[in-house]
Amino acid sequence: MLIRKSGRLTESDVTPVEIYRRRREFMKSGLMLAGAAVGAMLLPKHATGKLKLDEVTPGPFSSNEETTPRKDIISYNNFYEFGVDKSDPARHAHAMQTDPWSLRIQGEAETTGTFTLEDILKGRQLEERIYRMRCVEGWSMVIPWIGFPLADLVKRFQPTSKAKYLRFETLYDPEQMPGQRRNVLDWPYVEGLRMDEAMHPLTMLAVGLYGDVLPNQNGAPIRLVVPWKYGFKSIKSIVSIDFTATQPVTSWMRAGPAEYGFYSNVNPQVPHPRWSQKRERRIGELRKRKTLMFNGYAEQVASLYTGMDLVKNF
Ligand SMILES: Nc1nc2c(c(=O)[nH]1)N[C@H]1C(S)=C(S)[C@@H](COP(=O)(O)O)O[C@H]1N2
Ligand SMILES: [Mo]
Repeated sequence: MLIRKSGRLTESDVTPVEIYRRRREFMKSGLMLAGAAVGAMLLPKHATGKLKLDEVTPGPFSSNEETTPRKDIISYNNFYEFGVDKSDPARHAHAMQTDPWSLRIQGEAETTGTFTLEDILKGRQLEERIYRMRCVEGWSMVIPWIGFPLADLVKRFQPTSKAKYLRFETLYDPEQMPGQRRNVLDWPYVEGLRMDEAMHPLTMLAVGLYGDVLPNQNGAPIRLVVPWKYGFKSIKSIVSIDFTATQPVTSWMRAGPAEYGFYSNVNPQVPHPRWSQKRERRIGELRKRKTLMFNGYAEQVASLYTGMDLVKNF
């Protein structure tokens, strides 16, 4: 049996991947444990720090596909603030100070101001959700995130009727982020969502993965996760959320308007101007998979775009 006397596995007992496989076997066999027990079981012993991740419950929408090994999720990254190579973020992001951290909430909302991360997280039930992520460059992963619905945060700040979009910014600090000393993108990194996309129950703010706080290279201490869009929409290390009346111009739209549109929904029918989007390489697999419309989340999100030309609105 898996659960020890302490009711808790430590990292030396099993690898995270094994924990996840076994947890899924539990669930399949109908031996559903209480949420808290499942959460505790997932926690490796190094889950320390200010963030309290010890009451994580299994959330909705989780994929039952095999999760990508943790070592790949934390070593093969895009985080241009630390360099453009996939190995740069794991090498350089540890220098980023993530505590204390605060978020600026501004624009068209009843409540605005600067809030500490602790305040943003206070009283929130954290959930684990296993989501597919499809990068625009053609690879994909399956990642067990820990976080909460972005909709919960939006509701707290009460956007006004003028608020139609959300605009997010990443930290700008070339001292800590050496990649920002080069003009590969227009810094700070900016992303945006339409209000209904932000309120969609799939959209989450993540503060952890694989049972632990987010590693810096994955966007600590808080990042967006929008699983039906290309990975670049999921902005990391967020310091500002702005409720706006007009559609934000994102860093990628500015860098290449012909290549990156505002929506960036995963769509195998719309090629990137320089490559097809029909297939993807799941990290760890040899044979390519077919890319699915909305990254396989069509049932949940297709209705957000009824009547829209998704070739024009790429
Ligand atoms: N601030 C910031 N956020 C970012 C990026 C970035 O360069 N800077 N890269 C994006 C891209 S292209 C992808 S594919 C995902 C990668 O997330 P991961 O490294 O956690 O897998 O982060 C996205 N968020
Ligand atoms: Mo990406």
